[in-house]
Amino acid sequence: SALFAAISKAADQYPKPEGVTFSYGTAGFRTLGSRLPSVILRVGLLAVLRSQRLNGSTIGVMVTASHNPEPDNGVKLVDPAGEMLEQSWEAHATKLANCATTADLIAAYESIATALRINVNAPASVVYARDTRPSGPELIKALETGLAAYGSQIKVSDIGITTTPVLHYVVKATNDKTGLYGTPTIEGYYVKLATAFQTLVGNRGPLAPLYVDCANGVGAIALADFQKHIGELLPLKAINTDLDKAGALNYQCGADFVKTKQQLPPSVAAAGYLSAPKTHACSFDGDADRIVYYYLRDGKHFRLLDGDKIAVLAALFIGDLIARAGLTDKIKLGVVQTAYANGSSTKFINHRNIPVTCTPTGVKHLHHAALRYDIGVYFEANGHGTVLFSDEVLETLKNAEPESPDQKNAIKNLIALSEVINQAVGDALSDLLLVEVVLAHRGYGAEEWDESYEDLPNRLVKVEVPDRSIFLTTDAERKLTSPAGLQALIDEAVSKVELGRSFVRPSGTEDCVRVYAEAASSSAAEGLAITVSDLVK
Ligand code: NG1
Ligand code: ZN
Repeated sequence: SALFAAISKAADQYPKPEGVTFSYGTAGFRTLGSRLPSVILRVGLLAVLRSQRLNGSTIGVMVTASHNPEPDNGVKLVDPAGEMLEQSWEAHATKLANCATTADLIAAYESIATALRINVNAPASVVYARDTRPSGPELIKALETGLAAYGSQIKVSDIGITTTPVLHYVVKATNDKTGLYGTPTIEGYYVKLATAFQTLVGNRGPLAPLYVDCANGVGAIALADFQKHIGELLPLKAINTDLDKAGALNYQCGADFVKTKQQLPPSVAAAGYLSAPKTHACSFDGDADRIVYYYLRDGKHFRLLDGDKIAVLAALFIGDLIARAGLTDKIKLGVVQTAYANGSSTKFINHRNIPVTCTPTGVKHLHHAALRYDIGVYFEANGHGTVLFSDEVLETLKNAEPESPDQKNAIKNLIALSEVINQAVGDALSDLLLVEVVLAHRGYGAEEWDESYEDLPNRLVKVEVPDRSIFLTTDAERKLTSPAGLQALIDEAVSKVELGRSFVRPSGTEDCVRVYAEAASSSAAEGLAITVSDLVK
């Protein structure tokens, strides 16, 4: 057909590199940017099929490698409601990416279409964006070359350089036929967040200035643009905003650096921003979908306020609002974590009578579990997370008949929270606004927030093994079922350690096995991590 001839011509310009096998993993395809042009073109073709399968709903394509080093790049697809690509389609993506020749590619494309009963001539709609990586323009060119093969049959929209959560927002808003979610543009996103934030801050502003480490990535652009929408209500002091300096992206800065190294980015330390009393700061990752906070206790000691601390802050605040709104019986609030959540955080939330679910690693698992609550707070310890409000809860809030000004206020604030918090995906900017709102309402600084509970000392270790695929887990990755006998040995090691907890799982993004250990003391956590790592090797 004419369509397949056009697709072939486009694909011929971007042959698959030899000797590489691509895999659509937890975070889409991710590798050196220079290896990716053929993959990106093919992901564009799959986006068209996905859109056709879903009656022409808009599908998103995001070109980013998040917190990875600058030479890396990646691509992932966004489903119509703004969530990650449905898992069963990951195999189709992997299949297309690995076809050795254009002829193979066309055959694979046709077989997917046939198997899923997709009319390849139906209309489709695709929206795409990229982060600031130097390989981005070349990859976008490959994407556009593939999409151009369809001519006017499909609708294509380029929203340019922006954050991952903005693209998710635009996809969700585009597909929302009620038009209530927001205007489906980058500008629409800022307006929605700013309006809700102003409502929530009320007359508590202006808030204290906040230092934001942008990881020398696209968050710097979002922050500067957003500032224009809120003026001096919250002065955002952006640091690490160098988008032009080669190699600067995520280097010695950003959320991943701070969480992994448990220290200030050297740039933040050198500038001394945090020496002033009552100041705190936060770090975004390279595509601004993750955030962690920190401050210096007594002006000296680094204290991390990670995803677990954000989850606790948010859950308690929302729980209080539900109670004040008189809706405790009607709204079921819950928290979703992974096994990496610090044991102290889980215990603390349980003591407050808020249910906690543990899921396997990966945002899609957390997101899914959060949907089972009326209001589901989900965060990975590394700072990726959000709070989901069910449609029913939004209805309940909108129809509630408050019996006092205090109830009315609480209801208004809950509705505004559902608007300030990204309902599609973890979002550094939106989570930042959530945290600042809660701190303002509580009259807290970072120190008071930090006092909620004390993290158990912990270690996270990477262990290289010949074949990580032999490690199989159960119970939300907290127990191994294979290799046979290993879990019993881990259990025995853990039983000897006060407040000990340890688990082993294969990484979904790197070729290694991760060992996590926590215990009552730092040396005991270290010892347990070493013992379990030795068992794994
Ligand atoms: P893996 O490599 O599967 O452990 C890592 C993070 C996840 C998640 C994904 C996606 C840890 C221990 N793991 O997964 O939380 O963020 O990357 O980027 O932080
Ligand atoms: Zn990211």
